[in-house]
Amino acid sequence: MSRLIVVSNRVSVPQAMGAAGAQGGLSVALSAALREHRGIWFGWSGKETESFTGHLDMQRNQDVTTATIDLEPQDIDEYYNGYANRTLWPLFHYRIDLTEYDRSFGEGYERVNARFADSVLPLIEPEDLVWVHDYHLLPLGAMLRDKGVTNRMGLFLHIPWPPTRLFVSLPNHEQLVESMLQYDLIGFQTEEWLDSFTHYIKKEAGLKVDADGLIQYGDRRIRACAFPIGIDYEEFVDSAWSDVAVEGCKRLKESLGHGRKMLIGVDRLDYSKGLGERFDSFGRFLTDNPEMAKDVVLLQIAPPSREDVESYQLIRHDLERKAGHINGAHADVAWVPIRYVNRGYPREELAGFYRAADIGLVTPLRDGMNLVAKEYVAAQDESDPGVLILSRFAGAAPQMPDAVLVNPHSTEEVSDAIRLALHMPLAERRRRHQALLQSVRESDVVHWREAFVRALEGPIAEIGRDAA
Ligand code: ADQ
Repeated sequence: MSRLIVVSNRVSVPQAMGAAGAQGGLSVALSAALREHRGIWFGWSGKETESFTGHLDMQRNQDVTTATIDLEPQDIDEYYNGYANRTLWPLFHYRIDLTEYDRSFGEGYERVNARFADSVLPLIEPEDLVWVHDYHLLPLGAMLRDKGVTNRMGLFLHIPWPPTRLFVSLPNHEQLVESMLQYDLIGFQTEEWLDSFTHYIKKEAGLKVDADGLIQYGDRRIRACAFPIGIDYEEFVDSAWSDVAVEGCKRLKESLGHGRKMLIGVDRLDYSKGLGERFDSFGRFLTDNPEMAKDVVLLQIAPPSREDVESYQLIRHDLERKAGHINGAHADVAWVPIRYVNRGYPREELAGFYRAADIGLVTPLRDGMNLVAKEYVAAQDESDPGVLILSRFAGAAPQMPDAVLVNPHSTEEVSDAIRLALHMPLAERRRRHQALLQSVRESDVVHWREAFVRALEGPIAEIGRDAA
């Protein structure tokens, strides 16, 4: 079996996994992939250094070697807070209104990708497969090719790929996509994001995509495919029935008071997750259903993220204001409708909280996949499961048609869905849950990793490599 060199912006040392706090979906998924694969995980340590040295901090934990570099403050500013999180993230989540185009961001992005390429190069052996992750590192493959790397290289994008008409607003979009065509395999979360990419390739780049889905770029053939990511199902179910989870579930249920139902939302505090719209919808539900209002509580867990970026500070203020407003309008002495908590929880405790909730409210405005929806399903008690309300605009939606699918922009629709879910008979809850559980179990992270690595090793990727 070939060794795997995984490259991502941040690296999580595997032993710390059990105590995951507000860990992003990417690191949760990769930890599971690396637990079984020999190889090296390379990326930024998350630490700052006064001036870049390229020093590699190598560690070995549970058969996984991690190698990290520190970055300069200017790198973090321009590459991470700048191009990645002020330019690409909003644009790829269709938020052109929040997208900032600043030449220094683009320069920082190029510089850091070049630093990644220089630093990871000595770690790559001839037979290794190189698997690069996400929007932080789109040009890395091309930079490695320039340094003579002929290995098979794949890219997996964890976030959506935007429609062509939005994407072309990015200065230098042509060069960015051209650099991506140095990978042999490009993976997307869903057919929808893949279609958007293929549309750009045909209509803007003027390239041919053959009947097998291979992009023809000069002598190269590049495979672009959808590989929907999943959760580590076995691990999550174990967590969900651990003592910590059972205790967390019990404690939360007791805190609600007799007969009261709970809705749960768990998200990084990010504008793509639709938290403001979710609060508005819940407020609408309370107003439209006064007879039920005092019997429900929304628990929203949202640890802050990317706090150096202004749009994240603004959304935080906006949500505090909304929660305060709704609570002020509806609460009474013994009941507050929204419990809004800005911190992360260990996975086991979180799994218990999911099970305590009668409704999982997962309503992103746009999301590459969304693992919270899958975790909510996996944590339920099969004999008395809760109902998943899921945004149509989450990448998970096509795989989860038995959720109550909603348009998160419509407060009426979400409010109606909450009412429907609260009244849903047990038999229907069970039927929907069984169907969802089957999809979460079958499309888990192991399946995802194997499918991607198989495609990267397979004959299609070979065509790309031979032509490189
Ligand atoms: P994220 O945008 O981070 O990931 P998501 O897929 O929902 O979104 O993953 C979030 C993860 O963080 C989940 O595993 C969740 O349990 C955990 N988490 C969130 N809040 C937490 C809290 N308060 N305490 C503890 N854990 C918490 C990106 C893309 C997604 C894509 C993933 C994986 O934006 O669309 O699904 O990568 O590819």
